[in-house]
Amino acid sequence: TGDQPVDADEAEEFLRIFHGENPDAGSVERRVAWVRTEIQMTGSYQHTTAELSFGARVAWRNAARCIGRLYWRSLRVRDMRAVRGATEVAAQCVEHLRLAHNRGRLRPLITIFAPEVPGRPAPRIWNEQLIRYAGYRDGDGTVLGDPRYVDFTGTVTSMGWQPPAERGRFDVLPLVVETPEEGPRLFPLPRAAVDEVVLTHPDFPWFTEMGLRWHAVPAISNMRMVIGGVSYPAAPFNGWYMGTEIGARNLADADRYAVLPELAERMGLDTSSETTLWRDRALVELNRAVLHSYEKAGVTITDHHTESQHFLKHIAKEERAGRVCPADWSWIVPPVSGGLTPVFHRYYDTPHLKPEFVADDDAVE
Ligand code: HEM
Ligand code: NRG
Repeated sequence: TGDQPVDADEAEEFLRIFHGENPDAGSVERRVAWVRTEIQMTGSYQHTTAELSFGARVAWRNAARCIGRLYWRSLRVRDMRAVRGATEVAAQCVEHLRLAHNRGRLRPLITIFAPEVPGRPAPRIWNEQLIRYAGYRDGDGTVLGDPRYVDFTGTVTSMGWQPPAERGRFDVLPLVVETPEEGPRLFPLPRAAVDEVVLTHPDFPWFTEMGLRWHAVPAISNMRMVIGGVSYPAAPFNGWYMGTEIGARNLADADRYAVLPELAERMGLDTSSETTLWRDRALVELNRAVLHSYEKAGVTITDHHTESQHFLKHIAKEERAGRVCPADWSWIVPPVSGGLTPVFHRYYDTPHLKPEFVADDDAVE
């Protein structure tokens, strides 16, 4: 991408959706003719502010893996297309975190940096999310921190990042912003931009001794947003966490923090046989701790039962609006208690709709 001119038919398809859903936006024929000419002359075209906001919201609406789409209309859009210097991109990512966090009342937000235009590559963010924890592999193969980011941690270290003097399990990684002019550059996140929730358990006072925590804001920063054929490689977005993302995956997966054996041990469970369901029992308590701690800290979070109901409501609303809602069963069904949630007991339409968020293969892991 980037060096190819924008596909004018894809542009037209988007403009027809935009005008179809926004009847007050003026003449679609005139806009289509203008954009076709602009593409012929420049290889691309500029979205209006209204097109950009609508496009980002619809990219979310079309995200088949996302269970949180009921509030797609409420996405706030920050238009940072004019920002090109690495330092300013990093500063705007920090500002994104501040606005998104909103003192614990998290706001769904997207910050959109410059698009890729023929002859003019755009800034890129290498991090998978704005906030992620380092992973350090020891001599004996064990990992301190998040094993998912061992390679990325090696990359930023070779670029000059200095881990804290005493390495920990939750060291926040620096941002890597790459621009055509400056190449990749490191930007440590200011402490104040990273709110974290220390995990406690409603019934187990000793739970704090496990030393677990997680960051408040999930902000995906390595997905390319494509609207009407125009590609925005740097467009970090966030909503808030569903508890299971932390409690049933990040802290529980065997190739992530893998805390269940220690938790089961501390709970005094019989781990000698799978049939005691010690894993399941520990998993439920871990998820209770996550929801309890975020609620106590006043940080927005949702549980998988509530979110599943919201999602079915969203599908019904979309159907009433005359649209199909693409959904990927294997991502929508929560990783715990699947069959207890209503999203488990049905199938979904799976068309691939645009605008969209695309996982970039060439993103640095
Ligand atoms: C994926 C929940 C907001 C776009 C997901 C997943 C969950 C989720 C549980 C699956 C993640 C996984 O299994 O790793 C939520 C909740 C939100 C929210 C509770 C609260 C408002 C948003 C927003 C956007 C978005 C604001 C974009 C504007 C996506 C996309 C994916 C996704 C593109 C797929 C990610 C991938 O392929 O790795 N969401 N989400 N979500 N969400 Fe949302
Ligand atoms: N599972 C990932 C985050 C993926 C997206 N989830 C959201 N997105 N809630 C994790 O960090 O655990 N969002 O935009 O709110």
